[in-house]
Amino acid sequence: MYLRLVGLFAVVTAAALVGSAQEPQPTARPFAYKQRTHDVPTPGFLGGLRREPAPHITFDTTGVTLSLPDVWDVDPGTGAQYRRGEVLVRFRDDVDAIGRARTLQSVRGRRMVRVLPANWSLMELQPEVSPLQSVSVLQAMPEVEEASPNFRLRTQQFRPNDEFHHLQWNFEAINLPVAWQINPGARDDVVVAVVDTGLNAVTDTFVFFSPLVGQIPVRFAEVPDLVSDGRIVSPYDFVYDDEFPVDLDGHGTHVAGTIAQQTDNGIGLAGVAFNVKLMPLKVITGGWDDVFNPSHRGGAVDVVSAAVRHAADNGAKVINLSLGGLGAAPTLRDAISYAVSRGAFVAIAAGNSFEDGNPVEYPAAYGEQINGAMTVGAVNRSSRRASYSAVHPYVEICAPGGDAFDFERGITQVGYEEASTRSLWTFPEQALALTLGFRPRFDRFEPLPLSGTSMATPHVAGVAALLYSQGIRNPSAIEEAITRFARPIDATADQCGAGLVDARRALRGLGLAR
Ligand SMILES: [Ca+2]
Ligand SMILES: [Ca+2]
Repeated sequence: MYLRLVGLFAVVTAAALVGSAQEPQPTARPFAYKQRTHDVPTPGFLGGLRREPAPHITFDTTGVTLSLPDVWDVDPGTGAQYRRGEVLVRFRDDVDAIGRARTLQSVRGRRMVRVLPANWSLMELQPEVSPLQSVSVLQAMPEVEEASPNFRLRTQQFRPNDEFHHLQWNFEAINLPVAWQINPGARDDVVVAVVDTGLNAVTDTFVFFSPLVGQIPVRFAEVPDLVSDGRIVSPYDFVYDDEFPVDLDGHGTHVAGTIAQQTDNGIGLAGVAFNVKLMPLKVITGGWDDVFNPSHRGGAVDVVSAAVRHAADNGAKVINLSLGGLGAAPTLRDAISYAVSRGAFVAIAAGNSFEDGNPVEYPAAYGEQINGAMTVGAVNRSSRRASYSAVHPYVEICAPGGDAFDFERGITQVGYEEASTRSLWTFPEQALALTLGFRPRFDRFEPLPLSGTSMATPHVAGVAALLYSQGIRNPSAIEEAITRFARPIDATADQCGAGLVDARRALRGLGLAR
């Protein structure tokens, strides 16, 4: 499914270059360099928007072995890389060419590659000589002021190694990788409540007693790359009234992934505030919930309100509400105000119905009235308002929500494998499938691209967690920081409020302000 690019690197074997001890030699570069050719160029081509997917390309790498020039060694003590066969030496001011040659000889140096400013020289050693040992010898010599291996420096940008992180254009869009340099992934004492369709925090089979189809055993698994020991705080299922808010839809899992997917662990995807603890609170149902428990109260305002209060009362400092409806919900408004008064910042989805008449939705409409709760619209990959994203005066900020269910333009996080859950089937199809023997299972996951203001909202929740970890504890101060340091984009205030949330500007701006 994924195009794997196989980089082909020329293997370069530098010819042995032996020069005199005193004279720096120009560096010979037989292959590995870049040269302008002054060839006659053809003009650049600017095409339109391609509507067809790029052709799938595969490389047959059978029998291909690639090796890179082996030019770095590792200091086993520190893990630092240094250039193989090289040391940097600073001579004392009064050391002449003869003294330098003697120094070179005493550590079995091959030659002085280059004289550098401030009395430094780059020395090349015989291949079998260890730079670390040579440095010790050199430092003890009277001619030498200082010596060190030629260590390797890298950019300080945090680049997570998660396998599918390259799909997460949305994190670049909010300047998250740079923000991670200021605060990498928030503190693990910050609890973020995800009031949604649930999140599997246990690996187990649950039996549902369905009035439609009888007893149904259903397998669930702890979500890989997201749930781990000690990660989950005060989970609750407000639909089934127990402590196992298993997700029979996938929406809550995906939203939680944007906030807190385990990051830089080599697998899956990354999350905005990847160190936080999660409080999954199930209040919304998926289609399978409707089959298993047709009389459930999932989604009712009283249920959602109870969950928001539960979050605030159990220590959540950020609450994510990727949900909404058409009816005014003052009970929920009061619950959100209560949560803010208890020190929790609340992120609320603006709604996806712009193209369906752009109705006022709730609790989105309350975000504007509550300082410390923010209503979040969605932008696409071009940082323009996504076509579905609601346009109202109460939209306070935008974040990436994507505008297609593909890896290019959607928001990709961990989701269920559709073939296992069949969550896209409708109610009668799901019920019929059960009678024919199909059993949905919620223990198989894959990267899943989704779109919506539901996907935008957890970006703001995650940034709020980063700000909280920086010491901005007051929800209204978090709202102020997100608003003040939003990036202006080509959108009206009704479309995106203050603009596009910008993690780096918000975190750095606060640092400068202090
Ligand atoms: Ca990961
Ligand atoms: Ca607000």
